[in-house]
Amino acid sequence: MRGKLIVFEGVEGCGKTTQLRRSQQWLVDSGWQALLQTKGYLQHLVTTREPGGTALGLQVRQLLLAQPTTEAIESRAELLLYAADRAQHVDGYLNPHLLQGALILCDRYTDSTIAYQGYGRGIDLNLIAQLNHVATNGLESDLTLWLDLDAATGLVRTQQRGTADRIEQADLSFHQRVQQGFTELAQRHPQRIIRIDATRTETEVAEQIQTVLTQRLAAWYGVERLKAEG
Ligand code: Z5A
Repeated sequence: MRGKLIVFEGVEGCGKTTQLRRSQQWLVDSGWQALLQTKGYLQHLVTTREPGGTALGLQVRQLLLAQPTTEAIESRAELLLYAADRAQHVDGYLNPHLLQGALILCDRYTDSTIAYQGYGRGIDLNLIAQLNHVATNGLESDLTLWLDLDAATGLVRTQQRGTADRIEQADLSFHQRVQQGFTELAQRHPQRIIRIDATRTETEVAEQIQTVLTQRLAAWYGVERLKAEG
């Protein structure tokens, strides 16, 4: 059985990385992973991220997030670097794992490009849609969890961490446009993108995500049938 791709999205500091790790642990602790593996529906559970989910992608990530020394990265060059990272990730990691029946938890995917390069940098959204299609070869997420947090609160959280990368250092209005992008995407794709209230405590956010995951896993794998089979 083909695997599933679950993506975590949102502005800086929304808690994606924290919640991705918690979800991975919950899938193990709750028995979902073992149940699906026993029944042969799931082969394995993996986590990954963009940019940087492959060896090539790690090098691209360093280029993208490093502080500029001699020249700033131009917006179209930035867009193409994210697309190159994604093409490598889709062909070299995501699709092979999906073909093997993996459940993949991925930190950021195509919606980040629309939100950051489209809404944030102002690059034409049709161009981004075309490029996303080239980079993914049509691979969409099965579920995207959008951690909805206002940009200012997210930036405070990341600043408390001490260091800021090139994109985190962009001004607040940039991050507010990004947040607007995620908001509009969620309105446009209510089936694929599920809003999570990321203003709550880590535990409360995790509980919201677990509720959504339980519903989706039940729908994808037919939980009633699983129970009936024992
Ligand atoms: N980017 C792009 O422009 N275009 C693209 O196509 C793609 C990406 C794919 C990748 O960085 C950068 O690339 C990113 C977008 C851009 N911009 N930047 N910079 P990344 O994904 O590696 O890192 P990030 O997006 O900046 O994530 P982050 O800063 O690590 O934040 P996060 O993953 O959302 O949050 P976190 O690490 O889980 O938590 C942040 C802090 O908040 C941490 O101290 C937590 O302990 C704390 N936290 C977490 N949850 C809570 C709650 N509920 N309450 C209070 N505090 C919390």
